[in-house]
Amino acid sequence: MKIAIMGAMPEEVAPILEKLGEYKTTQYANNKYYEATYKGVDLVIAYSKIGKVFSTLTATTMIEHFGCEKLLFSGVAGAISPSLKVGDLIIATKLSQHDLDITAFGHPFGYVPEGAVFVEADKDLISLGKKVALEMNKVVQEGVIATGDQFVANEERKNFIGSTFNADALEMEGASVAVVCDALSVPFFILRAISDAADMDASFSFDEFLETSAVESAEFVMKMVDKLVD
Ligand code: 4EH
Repeated sequence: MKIAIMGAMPEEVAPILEKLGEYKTTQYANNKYYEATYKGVDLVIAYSKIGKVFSTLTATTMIEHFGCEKLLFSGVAGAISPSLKVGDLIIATKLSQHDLDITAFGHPFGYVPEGAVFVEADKDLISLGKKVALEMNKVVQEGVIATGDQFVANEERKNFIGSTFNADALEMEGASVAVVCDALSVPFFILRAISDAADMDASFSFDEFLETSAVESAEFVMKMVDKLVD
């Protein structure tokens, strides 16, 4: 089995690479891909760069070029749900693009013809995630994640996204990765640790907690890999 582990920023994959120690670096499509064997399975690790376009390219490359059969995303997110605090983990049940807007033609936010407002994550990987949470004695919430090409740092936009998509957290890559994996029939799992509350203090909170929250998420995802291996 070959598993893709992706993040958007270097900080999001650094803790994973650290854990592996040895890996081979390949340059492809203006990005670096790190290949390793871990407990007998092949891993391909990469950070895509920020946003929906780069994450689409990276997810597609990991599947179509490197032949990954499952994809795990690890990273940080802004909280919408008041129950999510900095450092908390959220597993995406389904994802939507909050900035996809052809409502002028009577369509709902997040929808384009022949697409869908939400893409659901793989149920088996979510179950496995819940198992890992139990074993690690961690409270992990499940919820809706909304994705868009903007760093949200205001209450009004955050509330719009929360009420329109019933979203619990927001970020900039999950839904695009979901669209790719869904289209190519690759089971995927999106995990995020909260770095901020997408409010007026978001950029400061983000800078302060990016690293620690990224480690929280990465450690959890590596436990998932451990489970997938045995
Ligand atoms: O990859 C982008 C990063 C922020 S942009 C999306 N990631 C972090 C998740 C995230 C997020 N997304 C939208 C955490 N909080 C978010 C929020 N809104 N409030 C970035 C950050 N630092 C340097 C460069 N770009």
